[in-house]
Amino acid sequence: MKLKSDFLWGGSIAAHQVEGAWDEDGKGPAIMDFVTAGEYGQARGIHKSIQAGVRYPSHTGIDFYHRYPEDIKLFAEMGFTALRISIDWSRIYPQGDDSTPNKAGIEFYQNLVDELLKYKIKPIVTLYHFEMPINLVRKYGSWENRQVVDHYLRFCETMFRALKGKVSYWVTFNEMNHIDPQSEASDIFTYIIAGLKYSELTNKAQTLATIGYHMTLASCAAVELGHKIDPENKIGCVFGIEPVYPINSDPDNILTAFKQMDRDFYQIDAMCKRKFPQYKLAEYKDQGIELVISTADQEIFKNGSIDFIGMNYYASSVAEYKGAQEKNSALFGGLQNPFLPTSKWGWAIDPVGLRYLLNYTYRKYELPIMITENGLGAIDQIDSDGQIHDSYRIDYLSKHIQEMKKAIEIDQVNCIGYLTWGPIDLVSATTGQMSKRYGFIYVDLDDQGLGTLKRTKKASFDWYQKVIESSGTQ
Ligand code: BGP
Repeated sequence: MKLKSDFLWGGSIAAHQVEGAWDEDGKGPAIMDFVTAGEYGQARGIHKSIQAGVRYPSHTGIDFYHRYPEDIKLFAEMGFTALRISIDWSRIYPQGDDSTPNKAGIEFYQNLVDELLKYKIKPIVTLYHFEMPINLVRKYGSWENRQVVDHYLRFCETMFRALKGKVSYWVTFNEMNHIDPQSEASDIFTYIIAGLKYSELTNKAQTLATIGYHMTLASCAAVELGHKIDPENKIGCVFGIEPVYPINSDPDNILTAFKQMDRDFYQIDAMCKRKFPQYKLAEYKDQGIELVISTADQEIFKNGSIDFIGMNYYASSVAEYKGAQEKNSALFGGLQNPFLPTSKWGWAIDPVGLRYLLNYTYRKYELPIMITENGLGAIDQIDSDGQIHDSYRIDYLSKHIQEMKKAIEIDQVNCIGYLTWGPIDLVSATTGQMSKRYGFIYVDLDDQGLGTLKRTKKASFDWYQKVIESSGTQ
């Protein structure tokens, strides 16, 4: 199989990490607007009111809200054929349960999409990338409450209609799989995905399982709705997946690695196999978690199967059996793989892992796969010549692209696109830092939120332009 001529090349961003303008044009406060720079990853502070003097990175972002024409022009110059954006729910329904949508919010995204189309860049639109109106957390208790699914669907319907005919690729959720009762990463992800403080949950396992279930159901219902509104829509869901390798060939470790990796797939199973997987229900039951699946819900799973799988890939991880009560410590760090280098944040750099994961996933579902995020977070230096020579980024991306091409050309995986994470520097989701940079375009902004916001092309800018021009040949 060759790379198709309509293969999508581009990048991926999220509203709360770039837009800023957190209270402009009628936008309501959202989960990420309450997360301060110092509190990232520590699951504190989500419920307190916004204080003066504390820095909230999403309040300014990189000011994409006002500067998007300049940024999109640069993406077009690199030859992008696709850009994944997200819609901030709180721009459309400021409180989440408002009776009518905010016109200015809709117009912003219509204009943004028009700007992309002007350059023939296909918008890939994520409907949930951690941007829930905070009112839905405070008043309803977030995704644990079934009513939130209905509010989400109303928001989806508004956007499917507002962008009908202009957007054909949609993503229902970003990385819902990181909400997991068995994960030690629950702290940070319960916080940014659902706006809840993990330490304060009285029945943690039950709550997280219910949240995961409601999000899965919401995704399936959104797919059905999006297909009804426009049968041309291609609707997928994005998962952040790490291949998990056993620490050695001890069968207990192999089984542990298999189970840890499989945790990232139960929701994909539900979305592709048209029913919530029985093995997950059995596992939950074993842990004292109860989920009741009504006949109406079963219908939703039947009708909401996705058109493609979005894959966010950064790193692989290693697992070891530690007894029956073991938790998954693999995500983002955990045990080191002696065969792999790591990024400054301890993420294992594993290009072959991408080929492995593409094969694993494609053979399981035979659905098109879009690589919706891939990239290296690094600290960039401006050299004396005023340039940023980010050869490490080029090295990381080029090795991943080569492995992706092998998966397509040799292994026959139907991969339809490659989007780098953060083609322009943006606020990091798990650290809140600006100094953890991913972009081809440098943004003058520091961890204190100070800077001119000036955009400068890095060395990787020209390199990625050539990659796209040569369809990945480099
Ligand atoms: C993914 C998220 C992105 C992005 C990326 C990199 O999990 O979908 O929003 O942030 O991770 O993570 P970080 O910014 O923490 O380096």
